[in-house]
Amino acid sequence: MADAYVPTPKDRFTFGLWTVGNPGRDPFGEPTRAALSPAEVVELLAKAGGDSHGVWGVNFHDNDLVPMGATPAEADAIKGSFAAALKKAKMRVAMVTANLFSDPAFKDGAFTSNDAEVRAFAVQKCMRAMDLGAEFGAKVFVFWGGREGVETEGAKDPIEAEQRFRRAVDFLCDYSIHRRYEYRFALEAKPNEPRGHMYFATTGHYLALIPSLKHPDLVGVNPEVAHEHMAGLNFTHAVAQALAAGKLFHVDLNDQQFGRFDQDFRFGSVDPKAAFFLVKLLEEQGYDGFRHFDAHAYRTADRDDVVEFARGCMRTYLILKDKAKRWAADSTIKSLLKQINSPSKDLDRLCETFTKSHAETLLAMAFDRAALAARPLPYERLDQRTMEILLGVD
Ligand code: GCO
Ligand code: MN
Ligand code: MN
Repeated sequence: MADAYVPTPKDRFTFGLWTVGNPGRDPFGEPTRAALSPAEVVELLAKAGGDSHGVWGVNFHDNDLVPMGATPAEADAIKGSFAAALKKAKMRVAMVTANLFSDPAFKDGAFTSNDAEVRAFAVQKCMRAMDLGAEFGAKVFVFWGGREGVETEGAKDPIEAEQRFRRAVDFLCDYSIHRRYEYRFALEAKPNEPRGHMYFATTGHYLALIPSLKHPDLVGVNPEVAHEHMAGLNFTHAVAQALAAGKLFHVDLNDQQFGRFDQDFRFGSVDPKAAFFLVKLLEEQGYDGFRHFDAHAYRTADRDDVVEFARGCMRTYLILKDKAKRWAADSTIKSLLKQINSPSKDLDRLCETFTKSHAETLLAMAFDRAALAARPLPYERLDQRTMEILLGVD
């Protein structure tokens, strides 16, 4: 039987240079894998994507591609071999971002630093990252404020920090317009790590910020599974709110135990049921953006196992997509969905638009609370059937 879970470019799967290229360093130990050049990362992803060229593209931070301090000649050589590897592998660049967290100059943040010179340097670095991404055709620019935050609250005025952040984003939107880059900017939230407390801790915080920006139409969000789970939140709900607002410009897929350090595990590997409802939402809503796996292999993995890791991210997504179709077509699920929904067009009409007469009708209505409370909601059956579909029981 042909394998039904083979990725193709239509799936819009992407990986970052820093994801499969992660050498396995952690705060307690040195790298366990050799560093890969950008061209080697492309080769590894081509292997994971297989004959169907299943990986659409590769994303990068400015310095994943061109290290800080590279001479113009060195930069040209790196860009040349990366471009050649992309062409050979039939891959493209979907998203670019700026590393505003590794260099010690950003020890107290970038856009929200207390030092005006650091803030200016951060904006300049983003402009250059935008120039670099545009050379490779990137159309999405992610802002992840790795150091935008505090350990001690006295360090920064949080309202001023928000204004600094807003001014930087406004400036960079104008720069993109000026250069005709056509970037869409995606803001990525995280509650903590590496800072003790990071500004804009959740996707919801960013959704609230966006309408106050100078170019709200250009700015959306890049929610990440791990980051909402670190905050103990339901990721699918965050994504749903972003989708409903037309703001899901990008998504970072990985997995994460609640209450742990940032783990960046293979997609679906911790909570496959949560991953299932996420994939179901993305697919049923027709999300047409990139599905970016911002994850890395276990520190124990060697290079072959990293390929398995990348394949696994895509394969699990496709398996869950198939499960979502089975779930929707399942006769037990269908009849349960009918049972748990009690629609009434008349009542919706009455409550959706305020008129004096609607208000009077509603005020005069008598509700039978006991009858309402007695209506069955067989959610145990619904969840068990969901589990059986996920576990492959027909
Ligand atoms: C993290 C973040 C990053 C960002 C990346 C792009 O927790 O380290 O998820 O991987 O997504 O820097 O901006
Ligand atoms: Mn992350
Ligand atoms: Mn991320």
